[in-house]
Amino acid sequence: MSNNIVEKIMLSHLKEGQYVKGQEIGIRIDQTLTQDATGTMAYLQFEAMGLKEIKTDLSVSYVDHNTVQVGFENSDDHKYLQTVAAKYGVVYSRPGNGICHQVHLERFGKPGTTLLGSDSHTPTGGGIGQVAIGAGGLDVAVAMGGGLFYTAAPKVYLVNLTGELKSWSTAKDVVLKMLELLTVKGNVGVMLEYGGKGVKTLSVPQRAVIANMGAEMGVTCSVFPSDGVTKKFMKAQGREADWTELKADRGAKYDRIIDLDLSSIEPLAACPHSPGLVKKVSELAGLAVDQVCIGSCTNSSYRDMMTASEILKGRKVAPTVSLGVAPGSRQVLQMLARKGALANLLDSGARILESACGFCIGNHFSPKSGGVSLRTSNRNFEARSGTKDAQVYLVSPEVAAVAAVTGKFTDPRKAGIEYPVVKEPAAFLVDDSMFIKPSPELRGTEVFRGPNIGEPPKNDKMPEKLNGAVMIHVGDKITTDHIMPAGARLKYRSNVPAYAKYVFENVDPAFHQRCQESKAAGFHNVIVAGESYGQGSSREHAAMCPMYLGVKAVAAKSFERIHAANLINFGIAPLTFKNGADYDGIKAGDKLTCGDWRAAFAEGRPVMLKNETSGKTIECVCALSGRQRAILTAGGLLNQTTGK
Ligand code: MIC
Ligand code: SF4
Repeated sequence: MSNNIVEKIMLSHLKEGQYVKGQEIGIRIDQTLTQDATGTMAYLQFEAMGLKEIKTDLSVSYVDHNTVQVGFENSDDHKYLQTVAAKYGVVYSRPGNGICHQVHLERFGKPGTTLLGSDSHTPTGGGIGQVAIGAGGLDVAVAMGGGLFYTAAPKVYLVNLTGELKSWSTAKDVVLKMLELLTVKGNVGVMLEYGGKGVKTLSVPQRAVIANMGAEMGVTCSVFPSDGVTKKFMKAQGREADWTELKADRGAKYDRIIDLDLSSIEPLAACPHSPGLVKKVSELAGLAVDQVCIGSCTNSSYRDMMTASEILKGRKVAPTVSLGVAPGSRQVLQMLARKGALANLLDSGARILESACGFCIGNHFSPKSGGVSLRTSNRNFEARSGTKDAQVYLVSPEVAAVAAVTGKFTDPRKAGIEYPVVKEPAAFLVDDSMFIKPSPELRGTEVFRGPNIGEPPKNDKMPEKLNGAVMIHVGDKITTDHIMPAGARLKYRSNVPAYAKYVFENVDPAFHQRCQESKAAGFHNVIVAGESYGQGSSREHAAMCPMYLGVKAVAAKSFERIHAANLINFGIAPLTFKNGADYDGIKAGDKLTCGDWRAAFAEGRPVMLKNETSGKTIECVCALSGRQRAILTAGGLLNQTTGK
């Protein structure tokens, strides 16, 4: 039997279920990662489930999203994470050590293994041949405790790469091209496998850029083979012993094959406000730029930073532009410093930012009102930068650096700058001193809980009948940034009652108040949405905080994978309209009832909603596995596991 790479990894980790496309299976997780913004809740839930120690081969807790430490809240979170990691046997990566995905790729990623992370860009690990999947914190907590991760056996698309990238065309442009081809919706249940002769022309960090932004297409993960290039990278990281070869068998089958000639790729940009709105940089040439940000988990490797610094060397940042550079890891930053590249960046007028998520999540560096910002990150959703009307474009480090100098969108091929060829180093600078590794002595650590550390919120059991009230009616492609803003609100991630005040803050600031009143009046709150509800981040707060506000159901035309799983984990029913047109027939304020609400889920029947306001009956489907039905009717996974 010939297997593709995805099948090889999935089948070797299969512990429950039949490997039949679309059916739910349980897989063993070898490694987990968390980051601070989702991590505090993940560990609080780990503790609430009564788990005693880590059962994975490796679990790492990174602090990278919010490192600004304004006020006590953020620092309290960090101390909680450090002490809880020590107690349960988790590696702790201190603030300043870098962005989780970049650091994990450098120091821990292992071909052929599974990685589950409480961050939607965990699939970055696919660049080194891991099946690396993003999930909610609760799923990651379960996996840390040795529980299986449940997902549908995927469809696998092969992306057959041929040719080689030309100068000024980059891995970022490859993935933007993929986004143009596959779009940002409709790819739920798909894993991408990259193959073909073009693969060997891409370095591991380049592959990681491509795997990282698969998240924007909504695919579960993207996997590259593990070959000689991977071996070289791992050797340069001093980890050759972790390398294994991984390739598809001859005759392996795929659900779809996409051919992509790397030599046909040209510099591209994703335009406001979606990673899927792709245009050629040449079409945008001339547009004045206010801000440029180079970094994020997508494009912050040694090569990317060196390339940017070579472009900026001996040149000055245009006076109308503010340039921020955030190297992805301390390793990258240390190497830039040793090579003199940091000096070149400083000479050019770049502002050096901490090796952290920072600007990418709108935690600082928000553009001016209406400002044009060119960023090398992966998401340009409305308001994510912290400025609602900012115009954020996603580009390669090359395009970003050139624009920083010219002050406008510039086709880099026509800028009169020689293309800097930066080679992958034969040896990276390895210094693991910012990790705190678990040890028997540390197991006795007392967990620090400052006043910002709340309890994971509890839910009631699912009601028998639905007495629903529609709280909001939103359109297509509602992202988790719309539902649960991050940026300045990040400091409330460990405090659900405080954070819940900001649900839908930028869409409808009165949402929270309305939900509280409706809940107090005895209604079950309902959200109505269009296609691809819950795109983007894995933040389970986008389910947990609505749960706290009494939301019991989201009725939508379709859902994104991670968010749908999070809704179920927090006891909120993800209902899909059988007939999409019913979406138009419901308005905010309508009352929806269902007489056999709990029984319909328990027995796996369609859910018939009666719109008491219009008199219409609406049929919804909620295709769940038996396991998911049990979680939902218990009022969520935490209720189920703690027997509440
Ligand atoms: C993001 O890029 O949106 C984040 C911030 O990394 C999130 C996680 C979070 O909200 O904490 C993600 O991608 O999952
Ligand atoms: Fe951090 Fe941005 Fe990457 Fe999310 S997308 S992990 S916020 S750098």
